[in-house]
Amino acid sequence: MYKPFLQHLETSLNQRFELHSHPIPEGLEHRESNPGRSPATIQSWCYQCPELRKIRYTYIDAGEVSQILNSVIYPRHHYDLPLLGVDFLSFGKVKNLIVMDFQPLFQDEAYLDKYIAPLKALHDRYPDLSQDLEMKSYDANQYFSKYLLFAKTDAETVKTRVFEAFKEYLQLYFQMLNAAEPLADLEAIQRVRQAQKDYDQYSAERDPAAGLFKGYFGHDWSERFLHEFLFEDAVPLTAAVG
Ligand code: BLA
Repeated sequence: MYKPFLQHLETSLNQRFELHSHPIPEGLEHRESNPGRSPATIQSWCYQCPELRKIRYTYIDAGEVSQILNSVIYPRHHYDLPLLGVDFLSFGKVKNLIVMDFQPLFQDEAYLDKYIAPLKALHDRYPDLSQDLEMKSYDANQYFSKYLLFAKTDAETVKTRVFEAFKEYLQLYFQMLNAAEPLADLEAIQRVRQAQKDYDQYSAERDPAAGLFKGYFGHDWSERFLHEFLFEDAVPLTAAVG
């Protein structure tokens, strides 16, 4: 379902950046579901380059039952650009949930004018993919922009409109990165570092995927995957409290 998306992401990254691998902790790169569970594989890729600190994407293939592509791109701390977030999920080919956004690190007006306003024209061309759905796990006002793509749609639309929108959002993101001025002020860089870390913390605590991972791959593996790979800058809750 999302394999062409994965391929496009890979190709455009390779065309634009000099990618180096960003290590994935032992055992987390690839995994088959536990015996007795429905068959599923999860595979992840992770890179870095001079402009981007962490580029990660994950594909879950559970055949007809579910197909998921999830990705986050984190710029280096001397760029205060939003993160690029992608979460495309299909369950049994009938439920298709699409989320894609330039995920703002800050919500002040100057920041949104600079990094989110340029998304408006593109966003307005995809009203069908911008449904006013309610977020249950996340707060729509934190790390999300008002120009996100957020839709429940059908398989045909995924292949056509969503693929088109995905390519355009990605292209605009890379253009913005290309035009971005690196921060020179240490305090400003430190603020970005903290905001990216807070994003990991927030996401690790709210990610609605935790249950799905546990179902397929077991509790221990899922905890490691969440804290050592997806959101490695989050401090596990038990450690934070204790
Ligand atoms: C929802 N994302 C979900 C759900 C799952 C995942 C299982 C719930 C779907 C449902 O309602 O049935 C899956 N999340 C994953 C997977 C990974 C993950 C597989 O992190 C990792 C491999 N989520 C993101 C990113 C965005 C995002 C980067 O990881 C931003 C674009 C958004 N996911 C997002 C939103 C929802 C969602 C907004 C709806 C949740 C809600 O209603 O609050």
